[in-house]
Amino acid sequence: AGLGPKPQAERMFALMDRFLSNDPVSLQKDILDHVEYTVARSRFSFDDFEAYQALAHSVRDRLIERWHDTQQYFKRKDPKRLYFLSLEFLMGRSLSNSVINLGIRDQCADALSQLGFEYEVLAEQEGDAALGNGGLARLSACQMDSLATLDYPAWGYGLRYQYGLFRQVILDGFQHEQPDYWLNFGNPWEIERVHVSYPVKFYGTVEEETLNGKSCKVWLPGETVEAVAYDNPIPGYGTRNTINLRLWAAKPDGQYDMESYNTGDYINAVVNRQRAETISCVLYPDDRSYQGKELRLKQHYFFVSASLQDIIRRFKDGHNNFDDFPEKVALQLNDTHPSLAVVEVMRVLVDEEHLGWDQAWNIVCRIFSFTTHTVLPEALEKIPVDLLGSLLPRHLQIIYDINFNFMEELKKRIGLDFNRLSQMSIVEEGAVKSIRMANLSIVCSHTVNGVSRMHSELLKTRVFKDFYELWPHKFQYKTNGVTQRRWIVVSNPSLCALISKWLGTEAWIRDIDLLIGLQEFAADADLHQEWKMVRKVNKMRLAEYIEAMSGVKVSLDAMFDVQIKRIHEYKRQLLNILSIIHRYDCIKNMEKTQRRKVVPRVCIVGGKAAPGYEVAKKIIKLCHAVAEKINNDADVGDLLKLIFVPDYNVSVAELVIPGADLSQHISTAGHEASGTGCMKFLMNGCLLLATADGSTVEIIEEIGEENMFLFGAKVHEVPALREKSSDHKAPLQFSHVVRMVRDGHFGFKDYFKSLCDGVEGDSDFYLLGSDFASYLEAQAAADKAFVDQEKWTQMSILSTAGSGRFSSDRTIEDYAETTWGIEPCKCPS
Ligand code: Z15
Repeated sequence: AGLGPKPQAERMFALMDRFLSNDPVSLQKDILDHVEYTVARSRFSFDDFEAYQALAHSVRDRLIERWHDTQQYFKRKDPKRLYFLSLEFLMGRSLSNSVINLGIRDQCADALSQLGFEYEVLAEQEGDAALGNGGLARLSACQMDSLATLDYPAWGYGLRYQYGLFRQVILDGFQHEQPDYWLNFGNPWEIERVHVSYPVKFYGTVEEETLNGKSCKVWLPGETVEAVAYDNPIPGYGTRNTINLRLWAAKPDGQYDMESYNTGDYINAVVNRQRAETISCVLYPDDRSYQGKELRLKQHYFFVSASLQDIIRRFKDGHNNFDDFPEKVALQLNDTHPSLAVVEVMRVLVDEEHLGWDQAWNIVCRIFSFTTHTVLPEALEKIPVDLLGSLLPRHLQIIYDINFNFMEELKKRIGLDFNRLSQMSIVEEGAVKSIRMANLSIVCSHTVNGVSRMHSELLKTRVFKDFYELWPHKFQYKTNGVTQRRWIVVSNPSLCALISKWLGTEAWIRDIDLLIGLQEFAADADLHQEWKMVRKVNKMRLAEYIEAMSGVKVSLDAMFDVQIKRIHEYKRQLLNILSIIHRYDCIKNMEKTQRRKVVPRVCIVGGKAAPGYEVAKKIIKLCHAVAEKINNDADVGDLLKLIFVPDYNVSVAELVIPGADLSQHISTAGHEASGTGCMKFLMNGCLLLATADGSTVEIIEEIGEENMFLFGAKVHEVPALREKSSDHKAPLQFSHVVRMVRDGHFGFKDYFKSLCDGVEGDSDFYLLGSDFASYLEAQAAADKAFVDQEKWTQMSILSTAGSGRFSSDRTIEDYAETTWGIEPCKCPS
C-alpha cells in the first residue's frame, strides 16, 4: 500500500513528453540514427538495402508508440476481446503498408529524396513474409488490417515459421522448391518478447488421482518445449489503433536433464534439446491435403497451447471467475487447423482450474466460432487416433468424452439411426480410426461460418447437411473481402489518386461504400481518358517486369489476360492452357489477311504447386512447353504470348493485378468456397472471366452480368454432367487440342499423357470438356468487348464502382456484430 509511482517516473515522463514527429526533417534524423546505431553503417556510406533497414526501423519506432498506447488503452477499458487463431498469415511486405496506414508515405518519400534515395526503390528491397499458402492465409492478413482500422480490440495469434512458403524456381519448365529462409537479413517488423514464454507439453501418460475426495485426471507429460512470443504491430488506417499479431517460436525449455549430462554425453544432450526448435521451423506447403504427420500435429498443439496460456493469463489478470470468460473472450477458429483449442480449453478448465465438466462445457460452447474454407472432402482434416493418443493422451480422452455426450444427445434427438450417428460422430471408425476435426469444431462452436453465400448453401445441403438439420441456427456465412488499403492504395497509387479526385474525397479508403459514387461518371469522357491513362501506365510497369524476367517483349495494345492463384485441378488452369492452344491453332490456320482481325493477347499464368502434387506440377510444365512454342512462332508474333510468372506471391500480385485487363476465375462450379483474388482484380478495374462459383455469384449481383464474361455449368448442373456419358460432353475442338498435346506437338509426349487421360472420357471430373464450348464463347465475347475501348473502359469503371461489398471491412463488421459480439475500442489520439 502507498506505493505511488517511483520517483524516477517523474523524470521519465518529463523526457517522454512527445511522440516521434513525422515531418521530413525528423524522419531524416531518425533514419540517419538508425543507419549508424542499428544498421551500424557510416552515415556517409550505405546502400539501398541498408537505407531500407534504417527507414523500416524508423517506421517501427512509430508503430511501437501506437502499439503501446493501444494495448494500454485496451487494458484500461477491458472490453470483450477477439482472439483470431490462424496457423497461417500471408502478410507480404510491411513497409509500404505501414507508411500508408500511418499516413506518412509522402513525408518518408520527401525525407529520402533529400538524402539521395527513392522511396519506391527502398520499398522493393523488402522480402515477403510468406507465413501461409494462399487464399486462406491472405484472408487472415486482410482481416487483421480491417480489425485494426475499425478499432476492434482484437489479437491475432499464429506461428513464427523460420521458413515460409517455398520459393518456386523454374528449371526447364519444371517447378523446383527452394527454402524461404526469410529471417536471414533480420526482421524489423517483429519485437521479440523473451519474457513472454510458456511451456508446452507433449506425450506422457494420464493418471487417476484423488483431490479433495474427488477423482481427477492428471497428465504426466514426457516432453516440454518453450514457446516464445514475437509481436508484430498491425496499424490501422486513419486511427491511432495498432493491434498485435503474436507469433510463437519454439525454443528448448529451461529444464536441464542432469541425468543425461552426467552420463558424459554433453554434446548429444545439447543437440537433442535444440531439436525442440523444429516445431516452428517450416510451414507445410500443401494447402488442403493432410497426411497425418506428427510434426504437423505438434505445430497445431504448440500453437494452441501457447496462445491459450497467454489468453487465460490475460483474463486472470483482473478476473477471478471463469463464468465471466465468455463476456471477455471470443475465440475465432480459422478453419479446423487450430481446433484443438476447444479441447485444450476443456482440459485447462477441468484439470487445472478444477471446474466441473458441465460448467466448463457451457463456457466452451459460448466462446468459439468456426469458419470453414472448403467444400472439398479431401481438405477436411482427420487425425489418426493412434497419433493423437500418443502425442496428447489426455486430449484424446476429452475428445472421447465430448463425443460420448454428443452421441447421447443425438440419440435423444434422432433415435437410433446408426448410419447417421456414425456419420456425425467426431470419431471415424474404419481401417484407420481417426478424429474428424470439422465435426469436433461444429459440435463445440456456437457459429459455423461459410465464406460466401454459395459455400454456405453447399455446407447446409451437402457437406454438413446432418449438422444443419440438428442446429440450423449455427450455420451462417460472411462473404470474404479484401482490404482496399493494400489492394488499391498501396499497390495502385495512381488509380487511388484518380478515384479520390473524382469522388472529391479520400474517405472511401475507410468507407468503401463511397466507391459506388464512381457509377455516376461511368460514361464521362474525361474520366475515361484518365482511367485509360492510369491503366496504361500500370500495364507498362507489368510489361517491363515480364521482359526483365522472361526476356519476352509484349505489346501494350494486347489484352493482358491473367490467371494467378495456387495450381489445383479444380481451379482449371488446364482449361485455360487448352484454350490458349486452341487460339494458337486458329491463328496458325488462318489466312494471313484474316490475322489482322485477331485481338492480340498476352496470357499470364502464375502460381505454385504443392511439392507433392504431381498433376499440378505437370500443368506448370505444360504451360511452359506451350509458351515455348507460341512465343517463338513468327506466324503468331504479337497476336499471342504466353507468360508464366514464376514464384507468385503477394508482392508479385501487387504488381500484376493493377496491370491486368482480364482475369480468370474459372473453377468448376461448386468447388471454390469463395475466391478472393477476383475481388482484388475487381477493385482495380479488371474485368472478370468467370464461372458462377463461390463469391463470383455475389459479384454478378453487384455489377451485373453484362459487365463480366460468365460461362460454364451452374452448380446444380454439375452432378448430372458427371453422370452423362463422355461422348456427349466434349466438343470437337476440345478433342483436337488434347490430341495436339497427346501427339507431342509441345514435346514431352509421355509425360503429358496422364494429364490428357485425366480430362477425357469419364475421368473428366472437373468438366473441362463439357465447359469448353461455353468457355470459348466467353473468350470471344471478351475479345469483342476489348475492340470497343470506350465500352471496355466503362465496364472497368463499373467494376471498381461495384466492388464495395468485397472489402474485408464489411466482412469484419459483420463478424464483429453477429458472431463475436465485440465493439470498437478507439484509442484517443
Ligand atoms: C485455402 O487457401 C482455402 C481453403 C482451404 O480449405 C485451404 Cl486448406 C486453403 C481458400 C479457398 O479455397 C478459397 O475459395 C477462399 O477464398 C479462401 O480459402 C479464403 O476463404
